Amino acid sequence: MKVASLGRTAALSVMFSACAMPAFAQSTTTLTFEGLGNQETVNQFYNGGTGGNGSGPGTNYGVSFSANALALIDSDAGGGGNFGGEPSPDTILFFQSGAAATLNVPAGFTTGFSFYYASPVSAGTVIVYDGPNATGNVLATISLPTTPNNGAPDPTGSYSPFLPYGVSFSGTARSVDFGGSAGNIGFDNITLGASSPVDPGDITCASEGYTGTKLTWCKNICEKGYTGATLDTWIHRWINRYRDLPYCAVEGEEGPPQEQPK
Ligand SMILES: [Ca+2]
Ligand SMILES: [Ca+2]
Repeated sequence: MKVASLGRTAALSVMFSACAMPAFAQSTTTLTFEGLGNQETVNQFYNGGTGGNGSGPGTNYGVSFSANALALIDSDAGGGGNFGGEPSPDTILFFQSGAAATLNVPAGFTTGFSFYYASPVSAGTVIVYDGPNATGNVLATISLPTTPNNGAPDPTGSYSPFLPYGVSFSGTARSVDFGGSAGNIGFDNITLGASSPVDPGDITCASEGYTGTKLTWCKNICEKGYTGATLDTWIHRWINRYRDLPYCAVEGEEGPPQEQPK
């Protein structure tokens, strides 16, 4: 079956920028690529900087990407992406040149990682290195089987569904190639520090490891369904005490997710 490419080709301007390297927090970190533009280079978006077109900055995880790594927005959301069923709508990671989009974590990470991917045309390959920019020793090489196409409509997109995949390795990883056929494989929800895929719907205050007051306040913000002034009050209390945001409020600092009917 012929499957059109994942995204339309576009001329790209690529920009590198040097950044200080923050210590990478050794906890689970999920890259959703939300907040980047269509066909925008991810660049330093997760490294205290911005994407290639100036989006961001995103959360500073100490993670940067190779120059060919692009965000792609679902055509159903106004972008050029021919995909559906991504775990965090509407933006994914892909590449149109080279053999892989390379993720760099200079401070290193251990244990494993997980991600979702769609690759209905050809198999993919993920390679884990102990050096930066796909150098050093190979810690793991994983072949990704092709995925089904034309899954559940969302409402359109051949590159659907996205399937979860987990990788474990020994040692300290400093870069990962997310590879396959250029323009024919997409990735989303890359989660570092956990070898089992995390379903966004499974994240709760309890699963985040909060206890005591922090657990109660997290529930008030994320899980009680509060809105308006009540919600604002809890968010301000949280920020004043913890200087960050609970899981449901981190992405773009939006309000908590609406309760999904089960
Ligand atoms: Ca779609
Ligand atoms: Ca996403």
